[in-house]
Amino acid sequence: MTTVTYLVPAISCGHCTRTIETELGDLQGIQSVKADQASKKVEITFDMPASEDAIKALLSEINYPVEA
Ligand SMILES: [Cu+2]
Repeated sequence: MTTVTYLVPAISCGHCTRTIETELGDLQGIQSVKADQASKKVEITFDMPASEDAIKALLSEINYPVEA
C-alpha cells in the first residue's frame, strides 16, 4: 500500500474536494482519498493496479492537475 500527497492548486471549494474524492474513488486500487480545501492537498492511499501515473492522469482529465 502506498500513500502520496499531491498539491492541487485548482481546489477552490467543497465541490472540488467532493469531485476529486468521488472520481478518484472510482479508480481501481484506490483505498482512500482525502482532499483538503484549505491546504489544497489531496492524500491518496492506493494499491495495484492504481499507480501515481494513473492518478495524475485522472486528475488532469477532470481539470484538477497536480502541481509539478
Ligand atoms: Cu470548487
